[in-house]
Amino acid sequence: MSAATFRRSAALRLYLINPSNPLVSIVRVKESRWNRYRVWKPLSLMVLAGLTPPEWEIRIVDENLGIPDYAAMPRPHLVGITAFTSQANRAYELASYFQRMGVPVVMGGIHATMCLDEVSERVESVVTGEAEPVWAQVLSDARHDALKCRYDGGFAEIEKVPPARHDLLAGGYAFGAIQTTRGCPMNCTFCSVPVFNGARYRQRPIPDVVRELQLIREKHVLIVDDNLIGTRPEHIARAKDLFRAMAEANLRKEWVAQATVNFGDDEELLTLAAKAGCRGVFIGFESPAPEGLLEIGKKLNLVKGRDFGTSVDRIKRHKILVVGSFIIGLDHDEPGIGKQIADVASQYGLDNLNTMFLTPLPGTRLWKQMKSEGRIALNRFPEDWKYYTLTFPVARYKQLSLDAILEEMLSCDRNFYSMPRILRRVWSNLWGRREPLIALVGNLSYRSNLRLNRKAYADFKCQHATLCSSGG
Ligand code: B12
Ligand code: SF4
Repeated sequence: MSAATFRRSAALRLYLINPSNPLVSIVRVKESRWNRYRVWKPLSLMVLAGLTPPEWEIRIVDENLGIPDYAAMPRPHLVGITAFTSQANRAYELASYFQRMGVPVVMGGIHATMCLDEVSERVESVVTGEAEPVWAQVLSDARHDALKCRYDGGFAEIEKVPPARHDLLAGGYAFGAIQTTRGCPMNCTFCSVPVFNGARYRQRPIPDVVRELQLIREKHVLIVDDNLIGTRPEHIARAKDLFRAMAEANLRKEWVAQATVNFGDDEELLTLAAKAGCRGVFIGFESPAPEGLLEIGKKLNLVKGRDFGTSVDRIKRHKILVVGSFIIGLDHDEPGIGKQIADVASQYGLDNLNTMFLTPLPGTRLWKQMKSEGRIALNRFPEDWKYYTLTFPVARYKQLSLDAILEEMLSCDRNFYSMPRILRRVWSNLWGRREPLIALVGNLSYRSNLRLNRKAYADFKCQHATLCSSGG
């Protein structure tokens, strides 16, 4: 499309698209109605929209809510696509569809940053890193038919991030979304965050966060920060100030967030969080064994004398639900690890358990290590990226064959989400007057995915056999 065409059009039409990946079970709303409560808004696109000047008419398409009939939609002047690694294949399909129409496509986000060469071959322009420093320039260049192949946003000055356009994706979601910090100093081997957002923990000004929360229509909000409370005393002090400001603003929001286990160390922090509306926290426990934690560099969980059960109990006493995350497939993991995780998670008193396969995501330390050891089993890229959802074992694991690791995962979920254990958890929530309904919905949502996972694993095994036998 030429610059002249751009100028002649009354409005500049921009589509921002979040591609679907049908292999991600939590977005399969039709197959499991409980998943409706776990579809989250693509905040990246709402942030981009917030950075877009008013002459652009923006439409955000979240394919997780259904794929629209693009042919019936007005032709856009520019398309922006976001993608995690697992969404890359669908992103490329979309890119080639719009390119066939002569519409320029810009891709950004974590996959574009980690796999720049691959993405550059498939779209006009790639934005690596955070978009804030460069997005206005991208749009201006697009208007003048002068898009560059690459823009690098690096790390944005987080004090200058404008509010996201929360008005653009109204309805269809159980939760709104907001971000208050970026970056993490912990450097766990499997995690993309330190590479993508940097090791410096950057914090948005508290008044900006409170103002943005006031723009969110949903009563329930996901705070997407990788660690809302941080790791150092000054981070915790800032979290306390944030919670105080949220309570004072009387936002009437209920929110969930991610934090490290030190969330349970500070009674004042917990009291303030609960007062500010915290109803649930997602904590990475990762491994039941110190050797496992050492292997992946999760140092914070190795603090001497830490009793995870006590930390979880302290959090739950503030009527905050605790979802714990573990990984299967560490070099230390032996047969039996699935049941061991389920038992440990029950002992800690977790309300929900989210167990993932150890996955070498591009750009991480784990990726480099597994690649050098020839342990990346599914390596026909880009096709195989669709399996990089953390819900498929894409690598070769030291002590667990493909069949064994799949069985461990099923055993973990079967044990933790057995009906007697679910009822025990719901009863304990009822007893502690802690949102028994949310606990029940959360547990049933995970349980309903057991059936889906069994089928997905059977399909995956067939695929795996074909891919690996043909040299993959
Ligand atoms: C919230 C979150 C989720 C939510 C919501 C996702 C959503 N719809 O947005 C849920 C729970 C659904 C989720 C699911 C998954 N997630 Co997730 N998630 C996150 C988290 C914590 C925050 C993402 C976020 O909203 N950030 C805030 C926005 C503003 O930042 P941003 O997305 O980076 O966008 C900026 C730039 O990237 C750039 N940008 C992004 N897109 C575009 C597009 C264009 C055109 C341009 C120009 C720029 C641009 O500009 C933005 C502003 O600076 C990140 C960790 C992280 N810090 O990134 C993990 C993370 C993105 N998730 C990850 C993974 C692996 C997954 C899953 C595959 C597995 C899982 N079970 O968790 C699924 C897959 C979902 C899917 N649909 O395919 C990995 C991705 C790694 C990778 N290489 O792909 C991350 C990095 C976590 C990690 N520890 O490694 N996730
Ligand atoms: S897993 Fe959590 S603590 Fe570890 S580097 Fe990633 S964000 Fe930081």
